[in-house]
Amino acid sequence: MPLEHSRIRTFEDYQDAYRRSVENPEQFWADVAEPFTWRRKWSSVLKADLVVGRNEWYGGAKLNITENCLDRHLASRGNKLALIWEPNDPKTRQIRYTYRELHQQVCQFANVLLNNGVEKGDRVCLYMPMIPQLAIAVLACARIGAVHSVIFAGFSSTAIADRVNDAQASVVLTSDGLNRGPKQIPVKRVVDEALESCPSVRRVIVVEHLGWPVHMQEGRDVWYHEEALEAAKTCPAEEMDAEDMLFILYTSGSTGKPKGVVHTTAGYMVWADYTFRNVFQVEENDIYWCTADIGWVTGHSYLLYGPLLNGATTLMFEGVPTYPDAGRFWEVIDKHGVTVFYTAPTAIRSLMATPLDNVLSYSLDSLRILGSVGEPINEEAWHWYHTHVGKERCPVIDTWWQTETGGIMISALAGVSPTKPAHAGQPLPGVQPVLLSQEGQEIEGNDQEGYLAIKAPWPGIIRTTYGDHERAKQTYFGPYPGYYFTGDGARRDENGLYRIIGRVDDVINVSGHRFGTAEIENAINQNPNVVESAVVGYPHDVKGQGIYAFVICREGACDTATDKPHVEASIIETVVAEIGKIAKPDKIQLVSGLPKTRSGKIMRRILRKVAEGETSNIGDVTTLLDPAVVDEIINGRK
Ligand code: 6R9
Repeated sequence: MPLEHSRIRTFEDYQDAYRRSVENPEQFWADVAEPFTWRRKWSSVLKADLVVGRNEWYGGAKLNITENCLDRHLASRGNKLALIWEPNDPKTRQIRYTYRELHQQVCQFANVLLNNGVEKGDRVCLYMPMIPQLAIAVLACARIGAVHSVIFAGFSSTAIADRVNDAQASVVLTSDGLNRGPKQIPVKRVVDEALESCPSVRRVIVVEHLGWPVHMQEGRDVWYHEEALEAAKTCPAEEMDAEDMLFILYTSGSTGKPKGVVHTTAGYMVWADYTFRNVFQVEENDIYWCTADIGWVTGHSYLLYGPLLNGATTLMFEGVPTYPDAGRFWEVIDKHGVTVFYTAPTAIRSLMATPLDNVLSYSLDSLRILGSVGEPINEEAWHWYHTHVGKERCPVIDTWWQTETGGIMISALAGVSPTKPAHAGQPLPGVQPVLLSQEGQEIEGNDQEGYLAIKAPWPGIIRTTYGDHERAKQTYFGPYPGYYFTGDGARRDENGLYRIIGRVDDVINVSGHRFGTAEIENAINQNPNVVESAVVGYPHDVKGQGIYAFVICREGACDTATDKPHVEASIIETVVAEIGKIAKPDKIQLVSGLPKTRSGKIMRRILRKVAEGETSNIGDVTTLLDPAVVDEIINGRK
């Protein structure tokens, strides 16, 4: 993509683009889409329906996203670095692929998929470490029109099975094991356990990474490196419809079961490309590093698709910010000359808590832009990032968006529009945010707070939830018909800059990862000692929000003081088995009852106050069935 196309360079450009995107969205998005490689152009730019949640972009067009990520660049950027891979252990070998080499790798992987019977439209689940083959495999799926569904490699076997079964995947891609800091994890074993309850899977392709011996199930499992021996390095791209599914990515909502968010080909491509170029103000020689795992949407849009669509050099990191020491991020930046750096507030807060020398001993001269994503960035973290990492010379952009939005929605454009600590800023062209009252009235004017909703479709809008459109409709389009409902609360300051306050539904954001309270409760309730549970979030210094679980035990399960730690440990084990370590409760309080209304609804408001330590200000408890339970809960607070 020519980096100058539909490029915003000044604040006046931004205002002009924004105005055009609202006045005539179809013309605006047709212009933006013009220079891509299309096998056939669209017959209509947009068919919108924000009531049933059926929105179509570039209908009638034919394309393949990998031709736009790879083939298109070969003539002018064939020898430019596309992907730099930095391993977990800094002493081991880095890997670098030019656009030409990455193209070959993707084609070869695509042929392995084809040789293993994967067809257009098949769902392929990926449970893999952050190694180049994960990026390659994702693109290989897109190359042949298979739908990729990446499952973050920290989820448990039960969580894998839920996702594989929901997607009815026929093929799973995995590796022998993975490195995470000082630890090594036997990934294939987790997959094997999951697949015991996944009858749809007929093939598992295993990438060798640690060189560990693994069990290979005869007739089902094959090694990638053996399959690759017979696979050619060219592979024509499958022709896809604009609205053919590109990927499914599972994310938590306020109900128990994670939803498969569906993105389709053309609209997602245009949105990832346009937002990446303009938000990060990318230049030809940038070395761009997004620290997100490809298992999350940020890794999809801003480690992989956005950068490659723009012909940028993207860095992929296998490890963690604190290994071998808490200077690792900064070491990697200096080593590779990273110019644009995109990370999460939780990582910044965890590094802030370590001695300042960890960052001051690196030059960080190459940096020019810093980004943040995943959760609200508090002012302290914003200033630390701006001062010690950006040396007060790099704009810090706070990018608000969601799995469902496909790409960045509200953010400053680096160096172009104003930034303010803890504020995401202004909407991107094409994004029309509104604040709604609880009753659904638009709240006009500045210096106002409300529910954040979006008034018109943008190219990256969620298309459906896999296999169950009704769910998408109810979750996103049902609450306020005619609007996409975000689930976030926001404040518009006196200058019209948006500040995201946090979720207004029963979703907690732990280190930038979303969990439904119901999802964690369902997991806890699987424990044989448990009768009932209620989970709320509370402010946590590093994670943003921590998980606080109130649990009623089965009679006789924790009568003595020694039973309690045992039961608590077993509850944690259950959550780790059901979801994964990332959803482990930070605090568990065993209680004899929960504050319920006469109609049996748990009053989470009260539990939240207790978890936050605001017990002097608990509010009205007279509607409770048993108000005495509140005192017991307050007294037993952890
Ligand atoms: C990209 C991503 C989405 C939820 C979202 C909001 C929170 C994300 C934020 C932010 C404040 C930001 N969130 N970015 N809150 N400021 N810059 O994180 O997607 O995993 O789906 O999470 O994360 O609450 O609704 P996802």
